[in-house]
Amino acid sequence: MHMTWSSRFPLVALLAVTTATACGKDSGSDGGDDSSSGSTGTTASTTDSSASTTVSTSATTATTATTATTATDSGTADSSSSAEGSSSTTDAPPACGDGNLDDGEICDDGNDIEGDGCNNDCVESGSTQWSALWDGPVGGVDWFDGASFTAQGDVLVTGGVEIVADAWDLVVVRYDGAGTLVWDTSIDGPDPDNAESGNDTGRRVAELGDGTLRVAGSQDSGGNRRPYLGALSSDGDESWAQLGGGEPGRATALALAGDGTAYVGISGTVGGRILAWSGDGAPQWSATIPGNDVACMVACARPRALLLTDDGLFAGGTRTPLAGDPDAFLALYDDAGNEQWIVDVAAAPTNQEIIELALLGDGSVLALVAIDGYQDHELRTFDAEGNEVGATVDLELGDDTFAVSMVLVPGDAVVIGGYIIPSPGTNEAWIGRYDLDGTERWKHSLPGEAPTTSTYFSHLAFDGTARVAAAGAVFDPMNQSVADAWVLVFAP
Ligand SMILES: [Ca+2]
Ligand SMILES: [Ca+2]
Ligand SMILES: [Ca+2]
Ligand SMILES: [Ca+2]
Repeated sequence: MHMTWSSRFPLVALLAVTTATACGKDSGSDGGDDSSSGSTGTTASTTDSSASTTVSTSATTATTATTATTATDSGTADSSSSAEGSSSTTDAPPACGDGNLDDGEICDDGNDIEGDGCNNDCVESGSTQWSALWDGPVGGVDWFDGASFTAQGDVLVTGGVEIVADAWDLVVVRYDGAGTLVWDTSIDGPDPDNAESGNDTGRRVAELGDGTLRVAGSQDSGGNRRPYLGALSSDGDESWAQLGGGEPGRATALALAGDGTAYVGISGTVGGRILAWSGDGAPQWSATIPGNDVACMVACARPRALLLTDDGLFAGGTRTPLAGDPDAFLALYDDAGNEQWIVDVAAAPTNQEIIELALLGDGSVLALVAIDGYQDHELRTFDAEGNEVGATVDLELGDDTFAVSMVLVPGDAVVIGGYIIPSPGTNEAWIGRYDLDGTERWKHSLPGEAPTTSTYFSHLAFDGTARVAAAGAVFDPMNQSVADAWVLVFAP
């Protein structure tokens, strides 16, 4: 069932992870439809050209938001009144963390341990704060592939919206902190929308310090898929757009610097790349990630995660060696795009990939690594020279359980999300919290939106304090024409 689905629905190419064995089959969630670009992109130039785009607003026709009900305080839990009654001092006012369930608190366990069931802000660990479905104007196959928080706590998501049958536009949606839709916008690329072309999709969206947004994705141009970077105002108006030249490819990752520089990871038909654009959209540099295998037709190298630190720009992903299956790689680039080093990680005779990177407090870099053909997962830590430091942590995520995204949260822990395949053709999204030593704090499936609905999981974002956003889509495997983008905000 799902193979038919994935042939026309690029995001569900994720399911191919379980069976892909070689680079040519493109084992990961990214670039699965790069093959549709063909091998006609022979231009060696990496000169970027301005994208001619049209923007239409208010693509949405139906949006639903569900807000978790706030527990009502019974008012009987606080029994702190002094029995003696002889004290001249008044009792401390009710507060989160005092061990008593007070007004406005879902729970209060009186400790300062996060993720143990009751978090330090008195909400239940792993509990849903709000969720929303988003449907496009024709009720087609729509999805979210990337999420982030703004400085003020709004949630940004980007993905694809089906405009005509089998042709998509890039969509960006902004929700406020309570899950109310603020605006949505769809962005069309240069090619006409039809079953052969005109596919434009967003992969990542993030806010700069000045409140403007950057969106990384892809647009079809001249029949080839091109990496797209767009600048949007805080209201969603596109102010400029750039398409990466060179070989066809699509954005897989985005990192923003304080000066507005945008670094975009590209999965292409020949090799992976990283492109850098200045804050005003001027091309800065392009770096190629060697794939090492001339016979590799699709996505020989794929930078799946980018992480900007004081040491430079880290890139992690997968690449195919001269012989054998893809290896996970980690690389470091300076601010001029010069590769400082590149190392293969967890080399073994099966597929490996770095799924996500995070900066630890001591300056080292934490990597979530899929190993054994995506059947198992590890946490590994690296210093700025690419040396592995500390112990490799084997994550016990469960059978047929795949990790897709990870965020670092306070309390020396990570939240990981992904999907489980309980039966062929069915996806069940899951989220969980793990200490850095691999101890599971909580893990659960996401609530289904309908009995026949399967859930596609794409990305996690952390707001820096107490909320995590998850993005994806829900679809009905029995009725492939029904799919809506989905976003959920929960407490870690
Ligand atoms: Ca309390
Ligand atoms: Ca606690
Ligand atoms: Ca389009
Ligand atoms: Ca839809």
